[in-house]
Amino acid sequence: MTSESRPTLWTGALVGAFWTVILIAVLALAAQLLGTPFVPFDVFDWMARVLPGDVIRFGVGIIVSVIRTFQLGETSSVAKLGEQIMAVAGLFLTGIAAGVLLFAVLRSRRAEGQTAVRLGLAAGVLAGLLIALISLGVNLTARTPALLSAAWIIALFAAWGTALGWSYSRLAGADAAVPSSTAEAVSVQAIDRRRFLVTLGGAAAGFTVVGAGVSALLNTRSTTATASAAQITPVPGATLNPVEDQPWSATNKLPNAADPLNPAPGTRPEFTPLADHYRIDINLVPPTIVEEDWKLTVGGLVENPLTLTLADIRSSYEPMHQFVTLACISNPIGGDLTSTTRWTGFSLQQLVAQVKPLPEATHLRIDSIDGFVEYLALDTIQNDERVMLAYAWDGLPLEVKHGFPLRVYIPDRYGMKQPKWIVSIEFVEQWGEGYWVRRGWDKDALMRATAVIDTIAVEDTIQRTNGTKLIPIGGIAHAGARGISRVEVKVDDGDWVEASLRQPLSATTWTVWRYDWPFAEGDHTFRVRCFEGDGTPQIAEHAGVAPSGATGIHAVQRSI
Ligand SMILES: Nc1nc2c(c(=O)[nH]1)N[C@H]1C(S)=C(S)[C@@H](COP(=O)(O)O)O[C@H]1N2
Ligand SMILES: [Mo]
Repeated sequence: MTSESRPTLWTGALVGAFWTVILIAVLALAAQLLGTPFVPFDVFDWMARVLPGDVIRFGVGIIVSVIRTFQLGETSSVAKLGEQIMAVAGLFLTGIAAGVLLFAVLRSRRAEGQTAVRLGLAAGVLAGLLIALISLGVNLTARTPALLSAAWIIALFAAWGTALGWSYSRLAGADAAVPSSTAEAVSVQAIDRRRFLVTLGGAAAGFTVVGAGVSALLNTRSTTATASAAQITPVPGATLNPVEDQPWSATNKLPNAADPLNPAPGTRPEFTPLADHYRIDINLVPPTIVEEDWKLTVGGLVENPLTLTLADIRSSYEPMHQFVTLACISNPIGGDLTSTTRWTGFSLQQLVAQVKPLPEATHLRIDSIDGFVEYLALDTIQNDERVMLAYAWDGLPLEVKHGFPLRVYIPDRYGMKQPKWIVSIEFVEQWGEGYWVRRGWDKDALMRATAVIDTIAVEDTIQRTNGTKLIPIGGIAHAGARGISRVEVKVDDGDWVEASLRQPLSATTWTVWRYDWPFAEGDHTFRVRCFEGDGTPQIAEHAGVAPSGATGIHAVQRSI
């Protein structure tokens, strides 16, 4: 066979693309039907864990600014979807590269027939081994036992490699049957090759359509199944039981319902509907914990180590409810990575009293099922009874993506200090670096004071009797657990003018503010700033989110 008649690298790319599409479709289907690992997500999550913190910060920064610049929607869910697409696209592109590489090797070795198939198989097994190791290492998407997951991945990749090798030999052998010297033979060969590639492409397309359809179908079913699995049946007759079968907010008034100040139209909801609460974590798919299999171990430097089930936790401790505004340290000024809901759990002071830490213990090391970890000072717990372990949001068991069955709440700290999906608490002698601290983020992660303009309600002008008009302007201000004493608005080069404040839902939630601005036509810049409970002004200098949270004055331009 002449070098010209060997399959080209372009053909390798095409063949790689086709077989990898089929591979992805089979992976997705099996993941849906049998719970085998979906390796593109595992590999992506593994990369997110091992890549240097700077690279991750840069990547996340780009994703967040693209979403905001093009207004693609609510940041955290769009980002997750984007990352999932990147993960699948990553495998697809790698598959194309693998096709090119394999064809290059086979070409240079003049491999034919069985040799090509065997080389393809070897490459597939190698890839499968590597990916199985990664997938088992992060273990985020599999619901199958480790051995089965590994066998499945290796077998599937072996088949994929074999298919690549076989395709090469099939394409290379297309001219074997006919005399190779005539022009006619060359065109017969070309037609045969084309037919093969078209068939393969058709198969890949078919697989994609069927795979996507079935997977979408199963997906809707399985999310509802997971949601209901996480629903805890209320304990009959237990009046203390704070977990209800409908959201608390559906049947209760907010504590500040009587406050006469109405938020300016367009201000974000003061109490975030559960479905709209932002979500940020290091997992493309949230880890699903089955309640029956879950236990919290509490140990280390304590007199009385404990193991608790969720039922123990919900029945043994005096429940506590708190309205909480959580924010991600990656939330830019004016961003939507912050939300407010009602958390239910119990004070960590109760647990500390029960386990009796030894004198050497200074910190709690809190570990999550996804490998996330944080340290919490014993002092912080002793000084603030609000530090709690939470198992319900808005009266319902925590949703899977928000940390079912248990997460911690630490007032005044960004979300990065507050593990979800907790599996163990260990009392230790020394502080240590948590997941994001190791990656260069602030070790205390105290929430920065921030004020945001949500709305300039030009459609809701207030007409005064003297003929002048007012435009309601409003938004939120938040300073962790330090409270907001004052919010001021400045239009263009005017003076800072004080806004009116609504009573916040609690000492740790954001404060809704409003300012009715005397209407003036033209292009305007609106700015807002806030002061903490003790009068400390917010930081006006601009700083990006890394490493300690964004600072700066939120400004909005509008022609009216
Ligand atoms: N186990 C675990 N806990 C975690 C994280 C995570 O990746 N894994 N992310 C943290 C971060 S950075 C934030 S901002 C909050 C977000 O909580 P939410 O998704 O429920 O809003 O969870 C925190 N807890
Ligand atoms: Mo975060």
